[in-house]
Amino acid sequence: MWGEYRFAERFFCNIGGTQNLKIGIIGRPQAGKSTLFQLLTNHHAPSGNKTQVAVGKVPDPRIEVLTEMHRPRKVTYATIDFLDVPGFLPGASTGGFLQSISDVDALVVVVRAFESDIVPSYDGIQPYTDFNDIQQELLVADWSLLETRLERIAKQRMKNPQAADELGLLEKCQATLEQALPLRQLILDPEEEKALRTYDFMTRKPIIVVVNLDEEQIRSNAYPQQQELEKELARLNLPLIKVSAQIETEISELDAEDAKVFLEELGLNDTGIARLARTVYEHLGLMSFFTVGDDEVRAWTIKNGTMARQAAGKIHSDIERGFIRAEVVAYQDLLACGNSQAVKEKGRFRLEGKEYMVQDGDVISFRFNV
Ligand SMILES: Nc1nc2c(ncn2[C@@H]2O[C@H](COP(=O)(O)OP(=O)(O)OP(=O)(O)O)[C@@H](O)[C@H]2O)c(=O)[nH]1
Ligand SMILES: [Mg+2]
Repeated sequence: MWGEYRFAERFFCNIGGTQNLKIGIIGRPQAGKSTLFQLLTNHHAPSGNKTQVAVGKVPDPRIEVLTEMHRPRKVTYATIDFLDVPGFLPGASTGGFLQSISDVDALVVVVRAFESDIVPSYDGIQPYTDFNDIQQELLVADWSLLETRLERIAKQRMKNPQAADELGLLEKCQATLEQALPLRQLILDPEEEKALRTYDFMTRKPIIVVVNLDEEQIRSNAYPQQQELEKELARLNLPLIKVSAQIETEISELDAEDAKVFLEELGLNDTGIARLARTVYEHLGLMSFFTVGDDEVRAWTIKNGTMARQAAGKIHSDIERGFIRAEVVAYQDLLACGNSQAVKEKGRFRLEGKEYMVQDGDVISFRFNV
C-alpha cells in the first residue's frame, strides 16, 4: 500500500479544462504570505481577514525567447490563480480557514524563519512547529470528515450494497490517518482515486512548503528548526523552497541586469518566485506547450501524459473535435533553426496524430476541420 507519492493518476479537474489551477497560500499570521502573494500576482492584498484571489503568471524564459523571435502583437503566459488566505492560528476557530481552502488544487504553506524586531512573532521563530500545526489541523479535519462518513455508511449499509465498496476505501483512509499520515501518501488505483476525489479531503492536496528567510539566513543557509523541518518534509516527500520575501520584493523593483547581479551576489541563480512556479509545475506533474505566430505567443498548461488531441482542447473544443493533426517542433529544435519560418523551410515540423504524447516545450500548430 505504501510507496512513493505519485501524481500520475491523480488530478486536477481544472487542468484539462480551461480553468486555471488554483493554489492556496496558507500559514501563520505574519509569515509573509501576502508579501509572497503580491510577488506572484502583482496584486496588492489589503490586510484583513478575507481571502484574496488573483492571477499570477508563470515565469518562463522560453516565452521571452519565442517573443523575441516572433515579435507577436500579444504575449500570454501560463497562469495560476493564487489565494491569499488569512493567517492560521492553532486553537483558533478554523472553520473559515478550512472552508477557504476546500476547493484549491494545491497548498503553498509559508513558514517564517526570518528574524525581525519590527514584525512580531507569536511564539518565537519555529518554522517546523508552524508547519506541523497546519499539518495537524488538516489531519484533524480529515479525521472528522471520515468519521461522519463512516457513521453514515454504517446506517446505510443494510439498504445500499454499494456502501460496502466505499467502506473498503474509507477503511484504507482510516488506517492512514490513524498513523497520523496524510492521505496523499495512500496509493490508490484510478477508480479509488476518482471516488476519493468527491470527498474534499484536505491531506490529499499536494503541498509545497516555502520557508521565508532573512538575508543573513540566505547567506548562511541556516535557520532555526531547519533539521526538523527538512527531515519531516523528506519523510512526507514534500518539496521545500527557500525564499526571502523581503529580498524578493527588493529584487522585483530592480531592472533585469541589476536583479541578476543582486541574485549572484547572494549565491542564487534565480528568483524565489521563479523557483516556486517551477516547483509547482514539477510537483503537480504539469508542463507547457506553446503556440506561436505574429498575432500571439502563448504558453498552455497541461498535465504530463496529455495527448495531442486533448491538448488541442485546451485551446478550443472545436479544435479538439475537428483535430486532423499536430505540426510539432521541440523548443530546442526551433532555437537551432532560428525561427518557425526556417523550421518550415527545412521541413523540420513533425506531423503527429491525435495520440501523440505532448512533450514539455513542444511548439505546436494544430490542423483541424469543423
Ligand atoms: N524582515 C522581513 N520582513 C518580512 C519578510 N517577509 C515579510 N516581512 C514583513 O512581515 C510583515 C508580515 O508580512 P505579510 O506578508 O503581510 O504576512 P502575512 O503572512 O500575510 O500576515 P497575515 O496576513 O497577518 O497572516 C510585513 O510587514 C512584511 O513586510 C522577510 O523576509 N523579512
Ligand atoms: Mg496577509
